[in-house]
Amino acid sequence: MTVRNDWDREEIQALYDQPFLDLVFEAQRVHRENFQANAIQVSTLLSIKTGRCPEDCKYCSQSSRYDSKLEAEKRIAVEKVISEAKEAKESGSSRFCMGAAWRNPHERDMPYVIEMVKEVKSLGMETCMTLGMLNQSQAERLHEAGLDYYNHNLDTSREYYTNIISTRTFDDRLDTLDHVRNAGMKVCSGGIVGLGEGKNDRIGLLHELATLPIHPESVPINMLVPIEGTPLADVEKLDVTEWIRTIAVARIIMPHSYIRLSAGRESLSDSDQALALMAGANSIFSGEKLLTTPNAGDGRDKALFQKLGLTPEKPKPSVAELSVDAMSMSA
Ligand code: SAM
Ligand code: DTB
Ligand code: SF4
Repeated sequence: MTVRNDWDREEIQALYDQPFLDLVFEAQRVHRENFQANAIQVSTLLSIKTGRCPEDCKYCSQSSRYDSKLEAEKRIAVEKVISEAKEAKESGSSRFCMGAAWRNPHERDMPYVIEMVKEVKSLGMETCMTLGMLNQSQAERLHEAGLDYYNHNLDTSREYYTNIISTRTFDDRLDTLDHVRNAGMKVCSGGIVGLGEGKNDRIGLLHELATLPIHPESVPINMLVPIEGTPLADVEKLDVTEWIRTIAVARIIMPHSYIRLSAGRESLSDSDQALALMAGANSIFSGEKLLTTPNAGDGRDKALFQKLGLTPEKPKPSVAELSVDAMSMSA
């Protein structure tokens, strides 16, 4: 299947507006052409620095502008990050994603995050970070340290964006994605639905992502987790079929990308999640917590995988495991 970067908005809208079952059927067809039907990629998230963020993203528990009652935490120790990563690997995660509530990493933070990337990578896990905006040199140094993916979301359409964030522009976000791509890392970029946006904004977000020069390898589609104290705390809940339509269209227009069910899964029934997987999603965040909010949890996910016959993609062996294997082969 050819991957297109020249989608126009009308084509995306026509896909989005199809009868729901036609859309889900088409998305599942595209999914099966490009991925193993019953495999799922599992990532685990860890907040390495929590709260007191200077940015004003209206959905976020970590912005210092809102009284979300979140307990802030300074940078956590690298040893703690490694032990959390080991635990995530043992419970079946293949990727470990480390997030910091920063506008961007300062130079003084770079040795800290670089050490962390090297250590997590040596466990045989794929590494991902989300630290805010990056300049070209920071992106290159993270890549050299072994960072596989960088997550930086476009969040919503260009037109709706200024209703949600005023402290960095949509173009700032595109610049960071350019730096990540130029440095040779894989891009993880998606957005949030349920911010009070219209259908045209969901289509606009999908259009921006699918017309990037190279599609993001990973596309998280978050559903707003309303946070008390933030300006979006009381926004009207979006019908779950709109989230599933967004996922299905993402699958069709970015056929080689992993589409991730991200924030918002905790409040969904197993059958809604199964429908989202049927619509072509093939990746999730596992674990009891996302960054600051509760997640579906390992127990519930394992039960869901079993019920649906899904197999998590395997983490790679660690450097230590490989050398034990090599020793036993030569013995
Ligand atoms: N501070 C970094 C940044 O914003 O670039 C990284 C972490 S930030 C929490 C990563 C993404 O999580 C946001 O871009 C947004 O899409 C998503 N997110 C944050 N809070 C959310 C919420 N309450 N509900 C759903 N998604 C959320
Ligand atoms: C993404 O798109 N979703 C994740 C990850 N990238 C970093 C974060 C979701 C955060 C949900 C709210 C919270 O737990 O604070
Ligand atoms: Fe800060 Fe990221 Fe939250 Fe925005 S989404 S307030 S940048 S932590």
